[in-house]
Parts: sequence; structure tokens; C-alpha cells
Amino acid sequence: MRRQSSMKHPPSKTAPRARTAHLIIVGCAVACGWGLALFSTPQNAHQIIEGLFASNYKDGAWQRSLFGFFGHLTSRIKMRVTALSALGLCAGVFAQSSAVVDQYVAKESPIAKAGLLANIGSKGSRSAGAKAGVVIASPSTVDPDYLYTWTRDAALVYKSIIDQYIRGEDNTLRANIDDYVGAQTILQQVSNPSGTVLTGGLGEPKFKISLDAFTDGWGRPQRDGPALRSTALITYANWLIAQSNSTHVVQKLWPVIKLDLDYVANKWNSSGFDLWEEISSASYFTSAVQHRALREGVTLAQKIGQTGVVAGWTTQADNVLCFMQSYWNPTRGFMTSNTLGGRSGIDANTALASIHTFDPEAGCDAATFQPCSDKALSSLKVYVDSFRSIYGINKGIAANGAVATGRYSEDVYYNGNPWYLTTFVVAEQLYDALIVWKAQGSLTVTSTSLAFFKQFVPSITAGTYASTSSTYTTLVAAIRAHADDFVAINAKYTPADGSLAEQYTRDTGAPLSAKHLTWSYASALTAFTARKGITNGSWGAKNVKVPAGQCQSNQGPVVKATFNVVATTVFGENIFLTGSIDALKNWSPDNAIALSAAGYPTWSVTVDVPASTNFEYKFIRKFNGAVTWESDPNRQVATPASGSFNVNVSWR
Ligand SMILES: *[C@@H]1O[C@H](CO)[C@@H](O)[C@H](O)[C@H]1NC(C)=O
Ligand SMILES: *[C@@H]1O[C@H](CO)[C@@H](O)[C@H](O)[C@H]1NC(C)=O
Ligand SMILES: *[C@@H]1O[C@H](CO)[C@@H](O)[C@H](O)[C@H]1NC(C)=O
Ligand SMILES: CC(=O)N[C@H]1CO[C@H](CO)[C@@H](O)[C@@H]1O
Repeated sequence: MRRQSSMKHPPSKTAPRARTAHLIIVGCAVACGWGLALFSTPQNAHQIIEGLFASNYKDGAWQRSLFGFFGHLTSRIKMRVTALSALGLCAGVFAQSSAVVDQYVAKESPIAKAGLLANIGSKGSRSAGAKAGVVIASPSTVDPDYLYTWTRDAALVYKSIIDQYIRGEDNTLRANIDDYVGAQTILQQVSNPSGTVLTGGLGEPKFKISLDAFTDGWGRPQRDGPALRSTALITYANWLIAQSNSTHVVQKLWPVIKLDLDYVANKWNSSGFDLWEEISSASYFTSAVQHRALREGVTLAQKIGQTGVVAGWTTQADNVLCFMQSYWNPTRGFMTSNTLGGRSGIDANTALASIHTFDPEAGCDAATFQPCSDKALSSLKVYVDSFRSIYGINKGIAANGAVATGRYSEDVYYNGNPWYLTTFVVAEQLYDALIVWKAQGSLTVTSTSLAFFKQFVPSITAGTYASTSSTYTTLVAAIRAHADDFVAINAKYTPADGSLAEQYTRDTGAPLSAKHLTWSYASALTAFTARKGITNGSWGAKNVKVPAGQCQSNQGPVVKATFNVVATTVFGENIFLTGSIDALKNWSPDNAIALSAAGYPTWSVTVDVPASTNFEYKFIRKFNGAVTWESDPNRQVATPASGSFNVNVSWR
């Protein structure tokens, strides 16, 4: 999900697509007026939704006619606008468009659920060849080939299935969930290019659907998978314990959870690839889901008497929570997604983190980036706004209206497009926020979230608004409607059969990239559930405290590595070392580690590197500012569990 990232060094550069920014800003009232005119009668709404499902994406004819329709309406709308206050008009319109979303949810829910189950082996109708409990990312085998299982996608999908089962919505899911536990128990033990189960293999992002290792180049490791898998399994474990089935938890689930969370506790402070598999650095989504997993892991351990892990995991959870605060960009008011990578850092990564670490009992806590926190709302606005001018299909939408959103504005994968799952995530964060405001009977606007709330009430000021106030009522109605409008955007670009691909084309809205993306279906289902006001349940975010003082790092166990390379050089030329881990500066030629020429022509350096870890590296030459890399392939090494080791090689 996924620019295929075969990490050769120096990396090949992809030329970004040239873009012309077309920004057409129309007033809120005009855009709302369109909505009002369109959805003013139930009959109209019905026609529109039928039209959406029946639209033909090949010629885009329906869209042209829809925009033509808007054009004709403009003068009528302007007259309405003068007659109604902008706010009242918007609120009225929002209420109408929710009827359209009701119909979409009713039609799409069973399609999404069936689409999701079709992508799970061994019985799923689109997943031939997948072992029992294996989630395929998509049945697509070419352009792109997604017929693999990703630990992250599978865990997010199964979390939604486990939640459905626990809520009593579908009792037939039990065997399927047990299959997932079985498949993950096997996968953890599969040796792969990231290592064995004890040397980093748990960070391997994807496997074949036969449960064999995938051995081609890829952006590895990815450290969110073990955390997300733990969260899914812990949710199931807590339910089993409530059914007096602790025996099964202790015997079957706990060993898997413990391996994953020991990995998280040791490795959270090491770089890995982000959820889009493109940037190796620290990543907010990864940190946030790691924090959650460690906290609920501690609670589970206490429940079943596995107290040996409690102190260590709690310490690391505190450290992660401390580190999470450092991603905040106070100047522009958003949570930065990745610490490296040379992008703005404005990315769906952080909204995804917010919904997947939502704890309805934690209020609007900003330290854990709860959906209704001032930081998460501010960040959401910055994220949404970053797509207003770059996608053709967002043209003409008011500056405070819902738009199609993608992964991040600099995206060039398939030329960079809106994704179903990222647009659903915006809606879901807002539905989650509404759940908490309703439960607490008030809503607080701070200087940090002011710009977000001004989208709905331009005159709003910071303060707490009780549910009895008209400002609260107005805001909640407008935000609910705003959330619905994001769902309506996805509805508009959902084809007649209700299938959800990965993306839809930025200028026409035609579905694009992998068909039947399992994660797209899961994202629809969780957004729809949040829209109904259903939550499950707390993971313990309520009482956590950010440690005072400087954040503690955690390098995990290290060993001493001495690198000796025989290299003849000219005067003024020097040899450096860089590689795929933090200790070797993450492939950065600028920060590469200098070797000593004391034993010339052998150049040497000794570095502390993580124990029990596979990594890649190369030597580079620097001469008069020019960098020369060794030839491919990257060199590889597996480090021992303790002690020290030497690497003796010649420049190539
Ligand atoms: C506990 O759960 C497992 C997994 O679903 C099941 O196989 C087992 O029968 C359950 N045991 C009891 C006593 O309910
Ligand atoms: C490790 O943690 C320290 C302290 O929070 C932080 O400064 C550093 O950026 C972290 N590095 C990674 C890769 O997580
Ligand atoms: C590598 O070289 C060092 C010093 O040049 C030497 O002491 C060591 O034995 C060598 N190690 C191996 C495995 O060849
Ligand atoms: C296990 C659990 O937390 N179940 C809850 C899921 O959510 C519903 C509705 O919010 C509650 O009624 C359940 O108790």
C-alpha cells in the first residue's frame, strides 16, 4: 500500500508528477446551497444515491451532468443565501445529506462485510490458496500485486471482526477468529528476511498467503504489525476471560502476545518503515499503536498472573508516551507523521493513529491524541485542507466542506489519489469525537482547536460549551453533518456494485489500484459503527500520565561490531559506513560514520549495534563532496545475542 520499495542504495528517485493547482473557493453558503437544492426532497435524495451507485466511471458522464446541474443552480442558490443565515443554511443542508448517507450505509454495510470475509482464507471466495485465518490484502495479482498477507492489514481487519463478534453482532465469526490466532501463531515462527522469531523476524511486514516468507526486497522492518496484532488478540483475550475461558488465553493467546510485546518493548525506539512502507524513521502511527498495545498488554498480564512483564512493559509504555509528544508541530498545529523523509509530515497516518487508539473513557485527552482532543482536531483540519487544491474532484467545494483525502499530498503512488480508507478515517474520527462530547455533556474549544471549530461557527471563541447551550447544539449538528459529508464523498465514488478498491482517481473519481481492498472494507465498517455511536471499549488511556522531564530512550541490548574494509584511496578521500539501522544512520550519506585509516589500506570503526538483529549496510567514499557507493547488493549481517563481532571485507 505501497510503493514497492526494494531498498537499493543509493535509492532510485521517482520524479514527482507535475501538478497544476486549481483552487476554486466558493463560499460555504454556496456549497451548502448546492446540497440543499440537491437533497431538498427525499425523492431527490433517492435519485442521487441511485445515480451514485449506477454511475459509469469510464466516461464520467454523470459527473459532468452533475456539475452542469450545479452551474444552472448557482443563481437560484445565491437568492436563497441572501434569505438565510449561512449557519442556519449549512445546518439544514447537513441534516438533509445525512439521509443520503443513511442509504449508503444500509446498502454498503453488507457489501463491505461480505467483501472483507471473501478475502480471508481458506473459505473466502476471493482468496483461493490462502491458509485458514489468512487475510489477503486484495485479490489483485497484477498492477498491483497485493495477493499477500500483511501483518498490519490483517490485524486491523481482525480487530474489526473481533469487535463485531464481541458485540454479539455475528456469532458465526468465532471459528474465523480462532483461525486467525492459529495463522499468526505459525507466522511468528517463520524465518524471513527481517530475522527469526527472536532476531527481528516479528517486524517482517508481509508474507505469502501460504504462510511462507516473502523474500524479495521490501521496506522492512515495519514495527506496527506486532503491536496491532497484540491489540486484536488482547481484545479477544479479554472477552474470553470474561467468559471464564482464561485457560485458552494462557495457553494459546498469551505466548503470541508476549512475543509481540517483548519485541515492541525492545524495538519501539528503533527506526522502521511507516505504514505506507516508504519512509524509514520513527512514525507517529507506529508509536501510538505501540503505546496502546503495551498498556493493554500490562492489564492483561496482571489479570492472568503474568506479572513478570509488568514493570518492563510499563516503563517502555511511559517512554513511548513521552516520545509521542515530540511529534507535535506547535507552529502549524498538526501531529507530524514521520521524523525523516523530507515531506511536510501531514499525513493520514495520524488520523489513523487517533481512531485506532480511541478510548471512549479517556475524554478529549491530547497526550494520547484522542479523536476529540484539541490537537487531534487541529491536526485533522490541517490534513484535510492539504487535499483541497490538489485533486480535481475537490474543485468547487467550499473551504470548509468535506473533500476526498489521500495518504499525504506529496504522494506519487499511482500519481497520488484519494483513498477510500483515508476519507472514511476523517469521518470516523469525527464520529468518535461526537460520542465523547455526548457522553460528557459538553465540548471544549481551545486556542489549539479554534480553527477547526471556526469552520462551523466562524464567531466561536475558546471556552467550554455545555450540551444545554445553543452553540453546542449547533456545533454538534454541523460536525455530525460534516462527518457524513466525508462518507458521502466515498459514496459518490463507490461504483454500482458497492466494491471498494484502494484508491479513486484524483481528477475523475474512477476506482483505481487494487480491487476489493480488505482494509477499505474494514474502514467502511468501523466508520459506520462509530456513526451509530457504538464503541468498544476502554484500553486504559484514561489514567496515563506523560512522564515529567526528558524522555528516556531505549536502544535495547547492543553488541560491539568492528567493521574492517580494505580500500585504497587517493589523498583527501575517506571511507564511511551507513546502513539500514539507526546505529548506522539509516542510509544517510551525510551522517555516515567515518572509518579510521590508522591501519591503511584497512579502514576500521567499532560501533554499538542492536543485538539479535539483521541489518544491511554499505561503505561509501567521499571525495571533494562527491559520494560514491559500493556496488549492489547491500551487504547484510545478523548480529549475535551478546558480545562482539568483526566484519572483514574489501571495497567493491
Ligand atoms: C475456550 O475458547 C476456545 C477458542 O474458541 C474454545 O475452543 C474452547 O472450547 C473454549 N473453552 C471453553 C471452556 O469454553
Ligand atoms: C528514541 O527515543 C528518544 C527519546 O524519546 C527520541 O529522542 C528518539 O528520536 C527516538 N528514536 C526513535 C527512532 O524512535
Ligand atoms: C578480522 O580482522 C581483524 C583485524 O584485522 C582480526 O583480528 C580478526 O581475526 C579478523 N576476523 C575474521 C573473522 O577474519
Ligand atoms: C465487551 C464490551 O466492551 N462490550 C460493549 C461494546 O459496546 C456496547 C455498546 O457501546 C456495550 O453495550 C458493550 O457492553
